[in-house]
This record gives sequence, structure tokens and C-alpha cells, in this order.
Amino acid sequence: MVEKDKLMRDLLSIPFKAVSIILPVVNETTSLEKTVDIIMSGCSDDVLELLIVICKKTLPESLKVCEKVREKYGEKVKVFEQTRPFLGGAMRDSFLRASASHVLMMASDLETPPDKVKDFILEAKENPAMIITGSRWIMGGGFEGYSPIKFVFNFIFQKFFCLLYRTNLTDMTYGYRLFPTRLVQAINWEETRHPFLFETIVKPLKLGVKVREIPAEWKARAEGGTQNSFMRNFEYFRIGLKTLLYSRKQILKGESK
Ligand SMILES: Nc1nc2c(ncn2[C@@H]2O[C@H](COP(=O)(O)OP(=O)(O)O)[C@@H](O)[C@H]2O)c(=O)[nH]1
Ligand SMILES: [Mg+2]
Repeated sequence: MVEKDKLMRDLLSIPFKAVSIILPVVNETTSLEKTVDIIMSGCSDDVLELLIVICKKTLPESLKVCEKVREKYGEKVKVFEQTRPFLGGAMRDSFLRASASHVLMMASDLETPPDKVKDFILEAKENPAMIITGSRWIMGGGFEGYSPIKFVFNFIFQKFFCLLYRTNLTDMTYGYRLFPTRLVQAINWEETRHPFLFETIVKPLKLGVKVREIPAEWKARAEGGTQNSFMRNFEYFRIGLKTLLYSRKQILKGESK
């Protein structure tokens, strides 16, 4: 027990120095450019690097914008192609590349409002051992242009898992989240698609990591389309239920078996 507590302390003991920001890109052009411009105008001093993750599906016009922002902001912008598949794969590859004390997971389609990045950084400076997560369900958050049926399902899903995990978090599925880098590099991740976003909260919760919510609105994108399908939303249950039964050993790399 003492050994395990020491391990967790080691994973969470790093003070905030800077953030690596993950921007996965498939079909974004102006939204990507706007995202980068807003981040760099608001908090470039605290940003060590922007990890732009591309894949085989990334459109040629999006690749051009990646190159444009790289020219504009120089070495802080790192563009690389993922090796693991899908959105979860993009995030997992980026976690391993992140070299700042903290890492922020977001989107490049403007659905995770980039003007909030400074709020995440502010919170991380004060609470470096915590996960800071955006919530659409608290005052100041909200949904704009979200499907009404998804809205209802999302609410029920949040309440269900909040009871199972005995937490008072209001939003466990929003992919706008900041972590201590060592923590995410130490976890055994499983999901490769969108349920990965949910996995990044349930596994740390199970490890006893503290989580702090800040309001963040979700606003439907103006260009491109989602890589998720409605039916795939039901796959979120799998990782949520599975993780509930895991021991700390099964969650941490090198601790299993
Ligand atoms: N590199 C990469 N980016 C992805 C992939 N899937 C989604 N994204 C990006 O991740 C962000 C969130 O994905 P999106 O499909 O919009 O999901 P939704 O907002 O949950 O419907 C967007 O900026 C996407 O372009 C992928 O397989 N690889
Ligand atoms: Mg999106």
C-alpha cells in the first residue's frame, strides 16, 4: 500500500511548468488556424508545444494549414502522423510525445473553445496534481447545435456513471481535458476510438486522482464533420463498466500480471 501511494505521488508531484497541447486534425482548415491563433495570442508563454496529429485521412487542404501554422509559429508547432488508429490512437500517440509537465487534450474543429485554454492553464498552475476537465453541464458551459437526442442520452449517461464511480463530476465525456503528463504516460490505455475520451477520466478516477471541472461550452463545428457515428456512442459503456472492476495494478503500465 505504501509502495503504491509513493508511485501515485511520483506520478502527480510535478509542478506546472508548461503545457503540450494536442490538436488532432482530419478535415479542419480555418478552424485549425483559428484554434492555433487564439491559443498563441492568449497564452503562448505557457505553451511548450502544439502537437498537431495527422493521419492517412487528413485532407490535403488541412495539411496545407498545418504547414502554414508551422511556418507562422515555428518550432513550437510539431506536426506528426499517428501510428495507432482513430481518435484514441491519435491521443495516445501524442501522450507519449508530450514533453511538458502537463498535457491538454482538445479538438481543432472549434467545438472545444480555444479561448478557454488560458483557464485550464490557470487552474493547472494552482492544482498541478489534478486533472482539469471542461464541463458542458455547469453554469458557464452549455451545448450549442447539439443533437437533442444525444443531449438526453448524454445527461442520463453522466448521471449513471457518476453514481457508479461515486463522483459528483457533471461531464465525464467531454474531450477537453488537462492532465499531469507523467500520469497519462503511466496508464495502460485500451480504447482507440472516441470512447478513449471517457477512458481518460474513469481510469484516473479509479486510481484516486482528483479532478476539477471548469465550465466550457460545446459549439457545433462550422466546417467538416464528425468521425464518430451515433451507434458508436453505446461503446462508451464498455470501458466505463470494465474499468469499474479493474485493480490499480491492471490500470498502470508495468504493474499488470
Ligand atoms: N488525427 C486524428 N484526428 C481525429 C481522428 N478522429 C477525429 N479526429 C479529430 O479530433 C477532433 C474531435 O473529433 P470529432 O470527429 O469532431 O468528434 P466529436 O466532436 O466527438 O464528434 C476533431 O478535430 C477531429 O478532426 C483521427 O482518427 N485522427
Ligand atoms: Mg468535433
